[in-house]
Amino acid sequence: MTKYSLAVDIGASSGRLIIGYLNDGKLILEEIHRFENQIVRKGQHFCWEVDKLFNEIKTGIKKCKEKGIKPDSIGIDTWAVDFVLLDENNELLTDAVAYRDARTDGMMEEVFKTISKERLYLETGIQFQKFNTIYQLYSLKQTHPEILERAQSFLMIPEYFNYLLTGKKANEYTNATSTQLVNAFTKKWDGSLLDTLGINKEMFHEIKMPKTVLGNLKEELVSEFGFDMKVVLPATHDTGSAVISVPEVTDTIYISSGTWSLIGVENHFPICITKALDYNFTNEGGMDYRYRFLKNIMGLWMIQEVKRNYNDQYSFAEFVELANEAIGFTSTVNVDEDRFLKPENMIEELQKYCAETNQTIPSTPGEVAKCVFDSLAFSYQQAIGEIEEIYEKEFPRINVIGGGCQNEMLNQLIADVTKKEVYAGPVEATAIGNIVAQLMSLGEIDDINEARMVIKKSFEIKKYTHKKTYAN
Ligand code: LFR
Repeated sequence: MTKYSLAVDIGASSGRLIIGYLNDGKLILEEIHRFENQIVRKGQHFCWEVDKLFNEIKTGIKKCKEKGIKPDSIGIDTWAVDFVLLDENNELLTDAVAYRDARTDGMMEEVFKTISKERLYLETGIQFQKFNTIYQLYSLKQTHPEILERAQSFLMIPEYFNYLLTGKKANEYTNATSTQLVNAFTKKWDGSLLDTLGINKEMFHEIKMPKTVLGNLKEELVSEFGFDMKVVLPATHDTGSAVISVPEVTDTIYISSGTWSLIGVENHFPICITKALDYNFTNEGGMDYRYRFLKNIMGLWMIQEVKRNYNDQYSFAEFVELANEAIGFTSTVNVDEDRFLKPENMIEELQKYCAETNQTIPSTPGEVAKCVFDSLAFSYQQAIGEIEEIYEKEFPRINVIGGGCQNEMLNQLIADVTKKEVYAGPVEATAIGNIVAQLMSLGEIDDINEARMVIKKSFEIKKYTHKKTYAN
């Protein structure tokens, strides 16, 4: 009998529920529900609306039933690093503060006073991002130590939803590594690191691996939905799920393109050498203890914000068209700078940067969009150079996955700037990676190698080659 798996994939700007099943060796997807996501101001902080998101998950599950589909399993992935804390009655002690909130400003430097940057990197292999969970917890320790002391449960966002679905609390490996609190070699919470920082160790749960069945739905939800299903852990960090969908990883640099651009290589071991630290590459944990050696590049967040600042007057497709018309406009910015993480106004921030660096200031929507796309492409090129330096070899291929791979202009730009073959697809990489993890857990797919063969057969991958030379 056909087994149906339901992926809940929530990114920083939208979420979706997608059903997946195998038919004649191919993976078939059907989108069931889609909704918006955004951060909102609650008191002093920017937060995620977790209750609203959980209601969207429930709406999607109910829509499955209306369509006559009763999934055998459900798996949830979201962005990483963010969390909630629960008290002794399993009540929320904190809002789900968003990683772009300013509470971590200066916290990295505070942590380095207690633990050196080198030790942190050697032990965790994780890149230094001011919003990593470690700095969020450290900020909480400075402002509300009593909350941290009282906490009985540390749950990352997908884990909180899993708890609401099953009543079971567990941490999941791929997301746990993004906290910068997991030891890259023991693959467990780093107790000595937590002790050194004075962070309550008791609130962390056992780390479980992707493909684990967490449990079944709570009874009241079975009554509400009219059916039960298994709650399976996919790679709950969206990027972990996305990278499972890269059809061919050998000699390939992937770019998982969404709100962030995650650029890197799949590995079977962490690389914690000085050069990797200097270039700020991470070794995030993946399925079957593979590692994602990658770096975060600011990504489509920049154009999402530009779109918002133009009051949503133009669609993403229109920005691409307008950028195409802005031939000859060449100003670029360093997208890596913190100033682009959450500026008051992205357009003005881009303009200020160009003025400060004596470049032509982008003034039309087309120029602003071209500035963003060109800057991203050059930033990819730089990261690729760093990867090739660390690996001491050239990678002939780039595979762009995720929603951003639909941007044909950017794909061509990457091929032109890097002079490499660029493959684009699959678009729904994250949901696909989530679904295949569930299908592996259900015994429908043997392993990640078979999953990648199925993905290759099932989805269109477009190829772009170098056409025009760009100077940086
Ligand atoms: C992408 C992503 C990145 C992570 C960032 C913040 O959606 O999960 O991998 O660094 O969001 O959580």
